[in-house]
Amino acid sequence: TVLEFMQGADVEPGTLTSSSRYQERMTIALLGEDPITELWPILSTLRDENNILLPQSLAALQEMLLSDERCPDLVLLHNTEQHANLIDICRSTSHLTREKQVPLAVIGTPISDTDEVSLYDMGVADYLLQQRNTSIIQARINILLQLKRAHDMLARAASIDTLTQVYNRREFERCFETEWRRGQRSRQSISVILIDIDHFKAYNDNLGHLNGDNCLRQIASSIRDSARRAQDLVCRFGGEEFIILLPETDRTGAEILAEHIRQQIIDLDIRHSPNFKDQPVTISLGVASTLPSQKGQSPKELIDQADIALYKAKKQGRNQVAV
Ligand code: GH3
Ligand code: MG
Ligand code: MG
Ligand code: MG
Repeated sequence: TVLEFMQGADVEPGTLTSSSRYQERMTIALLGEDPITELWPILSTLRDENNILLPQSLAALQEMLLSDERCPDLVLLHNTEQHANLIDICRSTSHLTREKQVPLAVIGTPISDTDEVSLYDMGVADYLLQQRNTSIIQARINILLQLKRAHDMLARAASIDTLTQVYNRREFERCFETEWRRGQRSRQSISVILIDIDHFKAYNDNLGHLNGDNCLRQIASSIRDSARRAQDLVCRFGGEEFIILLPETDRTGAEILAEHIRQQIIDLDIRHSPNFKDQPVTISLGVASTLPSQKGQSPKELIDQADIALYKAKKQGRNQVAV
């Protein structure tokens, strides 16, 4: 369980809350024995500008770090008397904070230089002495939060395709790996839909590249509107190809979505070049589905299958979904 500690709220131990209500505020997860009593001055200042979550155990903290929605922006470990324990707790936390790119800091009473260096070696960003002036502690925590903000902004910019504003191929590959591993654990299906615009070379040749770019944007935005679940990932895979990653989705579900997207693109009614008479711009879609937990399955093979299905859709006349 996680306790939410915020401005104006009654603190009720054991209350489960959601932090997603406060999007602009940063979220600090603080793990300690009795942090509310021990760290009252610093907590009461920090909560003006941040959400403070108090995981009730190391396991609860780790669960928060693993979740996408509840992952904090900073982890603070409160070091109580058992210093031997601290190194262990940091070790088991730091591999997760590093993976999720969340800064980790410790606040507590003085420790030996050797111990402090060990903590930094593990990736701890700062050791804050709790008896120091509250405004110094707060300033140092603010620096960590600012760095985290800058990191998130850069990471976001690096994951988006600038032309279409959907995710780029690098982000697809990163998420595909993560979702594949999640699928291996959960034994659920994973699906992909590979999408290619029909006769797009002719569109460009007849109407020009700028119109071509606009067409790409419209199609990307329509696909994104169709794949609405939070875990669905719409990406630009290459020139005029898109791919949708669908975790926890079986073949039937993916086919239904693919067919819906195909229809939505027709409904956009984007005028093609004159050679295409009254036919609007259309897309072809290849669907592939698998169980990552099953032996012999690989991410690469799933993409190959989608590619083969897409080729089939093209060969059978375009403007259709193939499996
Ligand atoms: P098919 O139905 O078989 O897919 O035919 P096609 O003409 O769409 O396929 P082809 O692969 O021959 O052409 C793809 C075209 O997509 C070629 C290229 O000019 C265009 N294209 C790729 N990336 C972009 C882009 O970023 N902007 C614009 N405007 N056009 C692009
Ligand atoms: Mg193509
Ligand atoms: Mg082609
Ligand atoms: Mg094409």
